[in-house]
Amino acid sequence: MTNHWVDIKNADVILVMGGNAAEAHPCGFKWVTEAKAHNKARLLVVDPRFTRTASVADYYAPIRTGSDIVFLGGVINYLLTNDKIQHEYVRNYTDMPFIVREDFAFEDGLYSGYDAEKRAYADKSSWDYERGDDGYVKVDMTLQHPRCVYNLMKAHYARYTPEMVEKACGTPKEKFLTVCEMLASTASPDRAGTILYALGWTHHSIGSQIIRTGAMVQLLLGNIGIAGGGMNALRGHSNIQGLTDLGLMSNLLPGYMTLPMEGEQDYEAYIDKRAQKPLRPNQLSYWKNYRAFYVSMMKSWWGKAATAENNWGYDYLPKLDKSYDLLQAIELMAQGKMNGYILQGFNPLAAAPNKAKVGAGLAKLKFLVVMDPLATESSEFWRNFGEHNDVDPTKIQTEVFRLPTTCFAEEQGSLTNSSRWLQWHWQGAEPPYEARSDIEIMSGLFLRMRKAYQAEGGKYPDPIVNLDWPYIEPESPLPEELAKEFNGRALADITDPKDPTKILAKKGEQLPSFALLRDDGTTSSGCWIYCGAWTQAGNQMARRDNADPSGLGQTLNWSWAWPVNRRILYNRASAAPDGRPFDARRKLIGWNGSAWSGFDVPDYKVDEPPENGMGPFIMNPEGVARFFSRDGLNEGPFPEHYEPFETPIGHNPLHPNNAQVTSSPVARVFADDRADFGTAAEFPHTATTYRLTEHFHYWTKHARLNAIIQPEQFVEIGEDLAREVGVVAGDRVRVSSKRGHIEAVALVTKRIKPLMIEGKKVQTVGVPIHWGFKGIAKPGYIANTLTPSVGDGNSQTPEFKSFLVKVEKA
Ligand SMILES: Nc1nc2c(c(=O)[nH]1)N[C@H]1C(S)=C(S)[C@@H](COP(=O)(O)OP(=O)(O)OC[C@H]3O[C@@H](n4cnc5c(=O)[nH]c(N)nc54)[C@H](O)[C@@H]3O)O[C@H]1N2
Ligand SMILES: Nc1nc2c(c(=O)[nH]1)N[C@H]1C(S)=C(S)[C@@H](COP(=O)(O)OP(=O)(O)OC[C@H]3O[C@@H](n4cnc5c(=O)[nH]c(N)nc54)[C@H](O)[C@@H]3O)O[C@H]1N2
Ligand SMILES: [Mo]
Repeated sequence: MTNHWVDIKNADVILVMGGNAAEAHPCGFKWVTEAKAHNKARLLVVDPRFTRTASVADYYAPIRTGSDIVFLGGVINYLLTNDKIQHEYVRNYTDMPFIVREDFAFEDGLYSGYDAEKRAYADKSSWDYERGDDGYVKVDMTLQHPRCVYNLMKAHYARYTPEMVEKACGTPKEKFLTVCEMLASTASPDRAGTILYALGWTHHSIGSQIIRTGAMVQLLLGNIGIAGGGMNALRGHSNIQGLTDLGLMSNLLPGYMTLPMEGEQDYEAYIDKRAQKPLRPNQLSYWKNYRAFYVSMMKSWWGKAATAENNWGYDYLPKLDKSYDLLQAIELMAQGKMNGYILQGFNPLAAAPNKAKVGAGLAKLKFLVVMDPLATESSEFWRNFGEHNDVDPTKIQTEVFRLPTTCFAEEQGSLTNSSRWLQWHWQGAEPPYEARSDIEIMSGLFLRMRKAYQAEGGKYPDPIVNLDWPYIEPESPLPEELAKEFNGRALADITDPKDPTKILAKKGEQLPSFALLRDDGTTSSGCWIYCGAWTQAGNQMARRDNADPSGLGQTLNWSWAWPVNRRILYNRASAAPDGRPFDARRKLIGWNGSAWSGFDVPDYKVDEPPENGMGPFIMNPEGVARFFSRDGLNEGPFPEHYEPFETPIGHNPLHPNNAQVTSSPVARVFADDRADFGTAAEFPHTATTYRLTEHFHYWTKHARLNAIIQPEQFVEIGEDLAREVGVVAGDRVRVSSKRGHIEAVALVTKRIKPLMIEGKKVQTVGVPIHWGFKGIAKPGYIANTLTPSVGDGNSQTPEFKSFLVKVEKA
């Protein structure tokens, strides 16, 4: 989230699109209710299904799965053509006046630089701004230049008309326009609108671009950086925010630093590429501090072994030849190129797409380690469960080791929620039987591996044998020790660069903020954005003072938020260029003549006078927010609609004559998966998968109460489709895709209606995801038997939300 849960109460308009907050985030959803009750907020829901969120909305509009870019591109077009934008904001705080290179082009669905063989934009050099003689980017503040971002963007989205929205999304034109009007009402500086989204946007082959299009809408409306605004990703597992913060994605390092690629053997070049210089005069470009964050992290990992001479251990870091995301891992297994796999709290046989491929891949491993409190489908993938898992164990070579772990309530530690708040929690129960914590198991594995490397050497033992392991009890580091480590400490006295006699932190002290991190090896910090969470004053994550002087829910003494306890990112943008808050009633910060102050930690240099013209988006080298993503996403600088890989209409309504761009030209597809895609001729119905309030993924089917209230797999189909296929409520149906079939109870509902797409009737089938063959709920099929193995071209997230099936009476 750019903002936070409580802040939702400050919104005037709330758009829930690509998520179902009332069911998947029922506690957080109370802030929507607060906004409605106390702020007369209007709630808009755009979803293929009439959900429980929709049931309390002021306005609901249906949409075909996977067509959100057409809808949101249509909103952009509406806002630009009807001049419903926050002018002062857009002109000063975005790249609209920036001039783009002359050789940048977009034609029939493709940007300049595409290489069809590689299925990638091999040459992105034209996706850039034009530079002046002074080296800075050229701008035209009058927005007249034909190649300024404003004019390019206007031309790009002119094709996204209300008629196109109706044709491609199936959303009736009047409904679409009503949503546009309600959103447009927040273009004025005294109105705020927020967008809440989740997996209904991410689970697509174009998911990242859908989210970017939403962010562009918010920028046009001046809704980023203000109370009651923002782009708010409602995250999934209770600590999934913490997972990405700490760099557990295969390409990440902690704090959103990135692992080097194979071609980046040179340390200085690695840093240079990431520590970008400002593109405009007087801008900050905060990532210029990358070196300090990197060096401090390496000191925290390798201690004395990380030195200036060895580039702080740069050679210890793996250099990636490719992304090692989930789809990649399964592909490598399926090809027999993976020996072993560790599942730590992960059940891919149930959770990953195309169960048949996952099962075949697991069967080719030599060993599989499962760290989990429960017996999962994945830990028993090798057993025959009849029609639900029809395998022959004698043909499976994989040796499976199960290491029972504790569950979160059986240990203490911190969880980072969607608001970026790190909240400390305390142990609530003793672990059962021989269960051990994840920390203890991982430490045990590490210490044994280190011993083996120490004894036997091996090809390159240095990264393992040199790892710093300073814990009181090496077999079981304490959560407190780890938390202090990711915060970081001074390894020497840290002085003020402006006044070397002034000591900011004494050697050995916990650091108060990443502003003190140094690139000379005198500081350590395991995760720079978490620096400030455990300071000399103690554990900031355990704070529980909910005093709120702002009345806006800015409880700065409740837990601790990254970065530096800032609650609303980009909050400098809540004030006009001259430093006065755009909306006095919702003041976050303002310029008081000598400093920025107010109800949040300024996302800005505290003593930077407004007249210096520093932009509010200090993490971008532009200093402003980007409509034109020059080095961002792989599909191109402006989001364009591409169809799901299994499309019910078979072509891209925006480019009907170019089959190359029917679906995303850069999505994650492996050659051998192409044969597993079905067509509408064979599989005429569009399916989407989702969760229910009554279950949490695949574990609550092990709990009796949950198993009683949602005992078995069902699928939701509309009355119209039910009539078409001759099914009544309660019948058993067979749902098949190119990958396999499941059987389920039919739930016939008014909540899903057929949509007319380019004159063709498209039926949506809803498939909840929660069942399988382990646990005490009724044994059943795994929903992911049906889903295709294809992913987003940036995040590689699978396309779980839009694929083709056929529904028949069983
Ligand atoms: N009770 C419960 N709560 C949970 C979870 C759980 O298992 N159980 N899981 C947690 C996790 S890990 C996550 S990631 C979150 C997920 O949170 P959500 O994303 O809110 O949950 P989903 O149910 O996957 O899907 C959301 C909605 O997207 C809609 N949708 C599908 N396709 C599209 C589309 O193309 N466009 C639009 N606009 N909408 C579409 C679906 O109809 C559905 O209503 O929930 C978390 N909360
Ligand atoms: N078709 C389809 N597929 C989907 C989705 C969808 O919407 N549609 N949603 C996707 C999403 S968003 C998600 S997040 C995934 C979820 O997929 P998973 O993360 O694989 O599912 P969970 O059942 O939440 O479980 C993980 C396991 O963690 C274990 N566990 C709990 N606490 C601990 C602990 O402290 N330590 C350890 N080691 N283990 C623990 C649980 O017992 C459980 O078996 O599914 C994805 N798959
Ligand atoms: Mo999730």
